[in-house]
Amino acid sequence: SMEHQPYRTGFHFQPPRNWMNDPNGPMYYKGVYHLFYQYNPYAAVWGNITWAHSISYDLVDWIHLENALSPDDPFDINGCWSGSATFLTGGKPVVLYTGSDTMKHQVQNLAEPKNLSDPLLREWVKSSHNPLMTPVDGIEPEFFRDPTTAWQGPDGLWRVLVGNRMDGHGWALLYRSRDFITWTRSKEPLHSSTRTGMWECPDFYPVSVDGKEGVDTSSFDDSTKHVLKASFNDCDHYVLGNYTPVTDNYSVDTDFLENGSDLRYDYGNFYASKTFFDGGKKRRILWGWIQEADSTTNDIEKGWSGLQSVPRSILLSKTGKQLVQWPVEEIEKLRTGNVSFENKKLEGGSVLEVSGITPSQADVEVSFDLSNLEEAELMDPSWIDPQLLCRQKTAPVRGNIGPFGILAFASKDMTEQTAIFFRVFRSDDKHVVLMCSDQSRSSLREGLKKETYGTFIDIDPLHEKISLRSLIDHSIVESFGGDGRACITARVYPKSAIDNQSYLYAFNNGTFDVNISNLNAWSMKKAQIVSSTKRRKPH
Ligand code: DQQ
Repeated sequence: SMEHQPYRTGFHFQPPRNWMNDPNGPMYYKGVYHLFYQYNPYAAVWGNITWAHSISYDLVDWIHLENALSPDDPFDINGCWSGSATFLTGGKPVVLYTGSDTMKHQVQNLAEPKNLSDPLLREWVKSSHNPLMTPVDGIEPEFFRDPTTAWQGPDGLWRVLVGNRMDGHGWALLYRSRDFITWTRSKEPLHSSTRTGMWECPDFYPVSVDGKEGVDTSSFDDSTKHVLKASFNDCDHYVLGNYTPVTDNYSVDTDFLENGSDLRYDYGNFYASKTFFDGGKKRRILWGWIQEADSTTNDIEKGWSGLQSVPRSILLSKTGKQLVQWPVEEIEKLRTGNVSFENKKLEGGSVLEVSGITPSQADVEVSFDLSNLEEAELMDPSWIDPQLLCRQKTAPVRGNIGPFGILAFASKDMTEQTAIFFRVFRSDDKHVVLMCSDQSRSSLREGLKKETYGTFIDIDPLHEKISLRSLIDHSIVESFGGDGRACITARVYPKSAIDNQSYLYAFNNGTFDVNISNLNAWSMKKAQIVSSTKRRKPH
């Protein structure tokens, strides 16, 4: 029933009720953060897709406003699908979005704010020129969607990418325009891949090679690399490369799924994400849709479906070979009631309760230092799929060095537990660190997806500690390994380990001891996510 809601979150963004999917058009305008999202105003299942709109001054507390775009014109009557915001010259924000038209063909449309002096941008007007881009010249009308934030080249032309499937494969089609109304498709796509199917929700942006700051979408120089993200196979994959704006040549360092490379924003439940440049704090921020892992029947029963990740700031790692992510610092103001300790030995086969906080709504940081690394088991060269390895070696499977980590959403008798942990293996001259999020025992309820996730993570345990931060929030745990080098998000629905029946433990199920060099855990306050009571005057 709607009254008993153990799975609603305390500090993750969600609408009061109904269905939510992709984040759309995030931006920072006149001191206000805007988030739009794919929303069904009528039910907790996908349909009637509308752009809902919420604003925030700190990315933590949110105010829901009126819907920004509704599917009520011929060029979007079957849905206002995903899209992105761009600041035009002079700072005017506009959005490009996909409409599903009267024939269910996908077309790209433009909308702009009615009143630029309203920092809340409450009212949006669709362009009289819509649709701006249509599926012609061999483009399949059902595989043509999700325009990116546009960027401007040195020739003054605007560029935008549109996700596409052609010849069964994934493409980022490139369009150019001088006036943002008339768009011409480039002969060459920005990029494509024969290793994947359709690309949804592409994203393309610069990251600084040496800096600690984010980079605005239209800036490029020798100190940036470009990220191309595409959503396929239920995950958000990215590549890094060098982009030349004059020619629109994009040459990737390593291609999607090439030579075993598998760079993802998140190795768990995280999809259709989008970044934006926050000109206030000079950072690039990532939002992602976290779907339910329960049945549709239960989604309807509880009256809602879908979360957004905690906004994450995103940078290039020092190695230049991957991105690193970290929850925006503002989220830390929800921290309260801290417990912490240092230098605690966790013997092989032991658990340690972390008490004194609210374990179902918490922020936990822990770092481990390891001796006995020469005792690590040998890495088998056939272990090329880290997720499969995590599925086979779940938390109860003992190793030498690991599994060690935390048990979130644990019942007192531990029959329910979500284990986020590491294992260390040895291969020739180096160590391999595996990070897993094991949901297989997360609930005694049947009928849930209890997928286990995993990834290898670029940590050298000889020279650094292995750190983990997990944001735990009633039915979601977002985990950041190695200071954000690997992220895994999971949805869980414990039957008994809810509210004050939920416990948190550190654990070591390896044979050898590990040392907790530092543990810090906080209860998290509830974010204030409220609906605007102001009603728009009827026309
Ligand atoms: N969701 C939108 C599409 C997009 C998909 C429709 C990705 O525009 O491709 O709700 O989740």
